[in-house]
Amino acid sequence: MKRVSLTQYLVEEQRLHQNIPAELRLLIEVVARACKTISHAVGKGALGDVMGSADTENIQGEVQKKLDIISNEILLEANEWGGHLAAMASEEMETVHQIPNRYPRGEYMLVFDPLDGSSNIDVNVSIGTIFSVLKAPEGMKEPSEAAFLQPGRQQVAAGYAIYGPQTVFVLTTGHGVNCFTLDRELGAWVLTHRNMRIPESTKEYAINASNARHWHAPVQRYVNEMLAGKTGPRGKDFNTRWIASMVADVHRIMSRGGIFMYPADMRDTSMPGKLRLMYEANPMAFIVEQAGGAATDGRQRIMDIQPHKLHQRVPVFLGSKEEVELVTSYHLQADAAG
Ligand code: P6P
Repeated sequence: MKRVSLTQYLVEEQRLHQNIPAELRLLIEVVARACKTISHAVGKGALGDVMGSADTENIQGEVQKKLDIISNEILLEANEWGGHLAAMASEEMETVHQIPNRYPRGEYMLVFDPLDGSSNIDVNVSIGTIFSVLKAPEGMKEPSEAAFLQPGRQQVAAGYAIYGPQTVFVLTTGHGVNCFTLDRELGAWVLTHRNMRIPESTKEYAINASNARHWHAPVQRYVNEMLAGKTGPRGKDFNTRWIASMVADVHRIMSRGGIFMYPADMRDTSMPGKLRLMYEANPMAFIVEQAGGAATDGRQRIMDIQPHKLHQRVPVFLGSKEEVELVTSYHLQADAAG
């Protein structure tokens, strides 16, 4: 069967939908090329000087792994010179990264988690890169954090790469979701799964069950009903998976359905969950919705949330539409009961 490259796909998508002008195509190709470089660095493992901690902390107060910093640098350097970006932002950097004055600026803004799931690096479990593309506000002079604070529905593209048994690049530009697999011999991204779709129903859920005693009532109710299985209110048995690498859990759901949950809980009411809105929840919500799934914070569509801070966290429920709608309805019922 004729192989379709990422470039061919993007050119043909532009002909079909006129939604991938040259600058956006360059952006996506540059990010995909950077993900190849990250994949190569990740794949070295103990053979390269890439494992373990960097003995530094990021804005989240999390100890950075060497590969967190390496991946962030790869994405910054890959995207600075092209003239397609007005600015970048990253989980690993407190503030917005300005394009150096020696390069022209473009109309797009890129925000990313350069290496998500990095607690899995040292134990050789799949990890990945998540990115989101926004348009710079009209007439923006100096890129600022405020320029990034756009609801997820304004994303023009989003995607992730997984560095696992295969290296894959999953992308949406608003007309469905497509998956490319890295041909490591040629160093080429090859279209391997057109128009990914998430089944509306599922028997598989993903949540860190060690936090169960801290969950709010709607999550307790939803998970306990699944645990009750065939003889319980759901009338069927469920299975569970938790990789503790969002990209890997989401890709499983993109591939065979399921629901992924990282709820807020009673441990810290000031911290609404663990995942960040701008570079984890929003891009994954865009991808999941484009594949026929749903993504809420328990009460509203994630992509309708108006961001207030670049690194703000949000509860996440995403995946098979029926399940996301059910657990969301439990939150709304609890709110209505007061
Ligand atoms: P926990 C990885 O650190 C991450 O941000 C996501 O990729 C993952 O889903 C989650 O945290 C895992 O969290 O509390 O189970 O370690």
